Amino acid sequence: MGDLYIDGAWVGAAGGERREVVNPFDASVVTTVDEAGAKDVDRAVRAARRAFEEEEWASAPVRRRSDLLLEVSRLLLRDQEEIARIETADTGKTLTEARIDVEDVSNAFRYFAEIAGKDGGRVVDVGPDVLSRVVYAPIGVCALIAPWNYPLLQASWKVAPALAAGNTFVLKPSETTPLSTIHMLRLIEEAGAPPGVANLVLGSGATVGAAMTEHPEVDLVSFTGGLSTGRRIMAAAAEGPKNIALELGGKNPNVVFADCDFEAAVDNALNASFLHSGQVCSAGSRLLVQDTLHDRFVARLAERAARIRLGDGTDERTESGPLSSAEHREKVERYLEIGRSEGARVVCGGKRPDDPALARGFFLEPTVFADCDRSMRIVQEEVFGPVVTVERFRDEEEAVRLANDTRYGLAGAVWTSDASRAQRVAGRLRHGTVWINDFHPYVPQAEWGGFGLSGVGRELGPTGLREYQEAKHVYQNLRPAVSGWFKG
Ligand code: TXE
Repeated sequence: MGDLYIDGAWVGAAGGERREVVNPFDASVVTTVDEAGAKDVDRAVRAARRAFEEEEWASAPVRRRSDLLLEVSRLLLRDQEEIARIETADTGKTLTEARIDVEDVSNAFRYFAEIAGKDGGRVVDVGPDVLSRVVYAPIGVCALIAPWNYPLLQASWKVAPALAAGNTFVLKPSETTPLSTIHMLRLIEEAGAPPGVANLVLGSGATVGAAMTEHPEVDLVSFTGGLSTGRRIMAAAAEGPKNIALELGGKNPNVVFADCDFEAAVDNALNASFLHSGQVCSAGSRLLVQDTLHDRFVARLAERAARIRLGDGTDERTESGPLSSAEHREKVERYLEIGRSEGARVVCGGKRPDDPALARGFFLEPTVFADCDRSMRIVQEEVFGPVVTVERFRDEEEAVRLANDTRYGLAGAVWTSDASRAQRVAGRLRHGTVWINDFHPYVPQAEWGGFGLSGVGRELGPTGLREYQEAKHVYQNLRPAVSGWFKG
């Protein structure tokens, strides 16, 4: 049995190639999986096209699709522990976090099951002789490309709405973290998806991902990942042109006013910066602290950051795991160098840990950079590691100006006990999600996505379903008659 799922069968790659999957905790090989090529992508896309045209899927009663999604939601919880362990081995994240991810994934399936078919469109009042309706139809074949930081979660935000809307899809997880996604496809199969509706290909972005985005039979590309890959994908999709949705990360400001709840703000700043070693698109990696609180805040943050227990994600005492790959750690280390050379002051961390037990894994110490300003690359570019930069501000006006001084715009937070100020600042932040006195929570009912370079389109919420639908106007003349437009 192969690892690619094409047209309802588990198959090997046409080229016979395989790829090693590495555990970032100790660089050990977890397993090997089939590595697809352009031929496999073509088969998968054609299967998805056939299923879209021929299977009674797009046209079946909505109930059938929501039942399938609900069943997947249930099966995910049945296999929660097994999937969480797979995700930890693949990504290095802690088991606690991986378990929560599986719950979130299950919730995403349930949410889209619940809203599928809820919105039957609208009737447009044109007059007594016309019945005019706007309805929502599936788009067709969707190419879904997911990243490695939240492999299953990010895939589910695409798979669940794509299915809910009646599309068929070809999904590619990151080549470094395919295992939980393979398991999810098994569950979709078990839940009874017809052959060709759900397809899985594994392999590199350059070959498999590019073949997906360029394939003429693909109608929509949805991608979560880095900015430069996003640009490439958008250019490839323009050739269609295809529908496109992009989530490209962020450089997210966490704005702390002096009147905040101090311990709560420090604690959440820690979480914002170092959860999953900072490999979170909405990580609060840009901390802005009001002048009068700055020194005390930074001291406490650094004191706590230095105490974060790094280790094996399967060890319940571990608070943070490694970075996801050797290459990614090297990228983050280059940013540590850049930060130093730009004049940022390392308050804690800034290097690999000394603990010999961690020597084989891709670890970096949680790092706090103080004395930062917005001219620095370390402040403007997404580092995607356990690194937070701290800037000062004087007043509300300056806080807003700094927080919006980024070309990204995915998420931001404001900490204050002044409710009016909280709302004023939230209203002015140019970010897709704004938290007040919190950081990181999201719910499947609310849209997720970014302003500016953070992307195009939204995931989750009703808009997250719309991304996978075409609006269609059905206009019926109830009194057909000769129009008389042409006289001859
Ligand atoms: O991701 P890529 P990379 C950011 C983060 C990180 C940087 C680079 O800053 O350091 O991106 O990470 C597939 N056509 N984020 O290079 O390349 C690839 O196989 C089609 C933010 O590892 O974006 C994988 O499945 N697909 C982020 C997916 O794209 C291609 C999460 C993501 O990989 C492709 C991850 C191509 N030409 C990284 N090239 C977030 N928004 O949360 C690659 N891929």
